[in-house]
Amino acid sequence: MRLIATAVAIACLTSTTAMATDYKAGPIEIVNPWSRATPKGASAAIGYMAIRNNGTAPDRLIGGSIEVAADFELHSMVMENGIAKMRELRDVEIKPGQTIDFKPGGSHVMFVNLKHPLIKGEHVKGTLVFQHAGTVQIEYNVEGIGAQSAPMEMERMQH
Ligand SMILES: [Cu+2]
Repeated sequence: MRLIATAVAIACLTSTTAMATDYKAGPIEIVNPWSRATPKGASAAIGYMAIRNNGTAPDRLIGGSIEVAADFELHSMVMENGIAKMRELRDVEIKPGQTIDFKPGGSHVMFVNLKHPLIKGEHVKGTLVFQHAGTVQIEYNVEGIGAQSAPMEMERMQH
């Protein structure tokens, strides 16, 4: 009986780790970065995650990089006349105790000038750069093409 219980416990641990990956850099915690598979010919992809500041001083996300694209941008989403438009952000402040959610329909990171399409199940390496916490290596899990899809036009970005 004891053996069985141990096996179950290990199985649970492994599946939790596989589902949500967290990264830490000092007081900054990056929770579950993910992206979406892209249709053929798409020039850009989107990345999402949550960023938590467990420290006592504010920090700022100031940039990053991604191995599958030439450029990495921080974007916000605003509604104008019922149309979702993306705006490039210079940086994103994360106050002490605050969690910033980059999620469908809201702020996100953008991989611009994709070198190849993203495929579901793939893991994409990149970095996030913080003013104080520095450069953090992360990996995005690529989900299916319709995963929590947001009403936005991906072909052309409007800045
Ligand atoms: Cu965008």
